Amino acid sequence: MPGRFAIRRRSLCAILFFIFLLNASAASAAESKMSFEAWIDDFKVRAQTAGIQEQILNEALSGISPNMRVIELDRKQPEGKKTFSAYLDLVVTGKRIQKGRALLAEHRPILEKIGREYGVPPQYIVALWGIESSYGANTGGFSVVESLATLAWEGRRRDFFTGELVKALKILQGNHISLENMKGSWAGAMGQNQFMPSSFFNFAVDYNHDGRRDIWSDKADIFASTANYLSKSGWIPDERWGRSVQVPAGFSKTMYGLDTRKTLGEWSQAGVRLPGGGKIPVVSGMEASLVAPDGPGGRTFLVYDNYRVILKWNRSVYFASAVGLLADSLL
Ligand SMILES: [Ca+2]
Repeated sequence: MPGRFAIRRRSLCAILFFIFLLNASAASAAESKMSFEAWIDDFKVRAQTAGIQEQILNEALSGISPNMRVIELDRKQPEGKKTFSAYLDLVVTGKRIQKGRALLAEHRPILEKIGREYGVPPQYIVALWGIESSYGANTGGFSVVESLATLAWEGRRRDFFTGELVKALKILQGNHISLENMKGSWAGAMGQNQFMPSSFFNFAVDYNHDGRRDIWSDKADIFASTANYLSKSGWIPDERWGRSVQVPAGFSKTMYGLDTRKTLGEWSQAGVRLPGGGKIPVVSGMEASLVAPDGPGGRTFLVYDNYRVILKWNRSVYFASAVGLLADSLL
């Protein structure tokens, strides 16, 4: 029966090959798991040196494993080039404007109080809240500790994420939030204004004086923390972010970009006008740059120093322009 023997031999080969595959995948899983565990062990020593108590380390880090979804999302960055108008359609929607106006009215007393104390008008606080988390509706469902540990272990920006993880554990140690509720984006941005742990320590405020800087659920803490971020980053109280403008046909391309700064008088003289064609208001001494995120011919903004402050929050001109436009539309 040579035929039967051949079949048996083929089956045996297939089985052996299958066993080989199983072993190979088990080995590679064990290897990466080992290296994550080894990394966690190293990290624990480092975190203890930085003042994190053993109990916090054990509670937060025992049993965690790398979150592959986080790595996948990290490798996808930066997202494909979307035009600014497409981005704006997604970020500054009619619904978001409507909701923002309602929330601005609802929280007006506390927003105005905080606005006066920090020198940041309420509409900017609400605009950042709307864009960062849809006014708290979408703060990200990832465990901050797990995300940061995954990104630190994975290694593309190890030092940065290791530092952020130590700070996240300090936040837990300070009882600002429970481990269970410490949720955020896949990259570790936390709460309703999406602060990284380092921003939390630089800017978060316990406005209601309950001993916790609660940027996850306390409105006063959230608003004051946002205002404090802008204020400490150099917000100028009596100035706006910038404004939409139009430029004359054939306007020189060399005039665009944040590196070119001119006084408002110079821009006016160069033919920069309000969208309706009216003259731009000129405040002596104020300098501005011309930004067209989709290039000359697309939407164009004359941006002031406060625009550069928003860029410290997020370096994207798409983001900063959207925050400015949403803030304007809330009034
Ligand atoms: Ca508080």
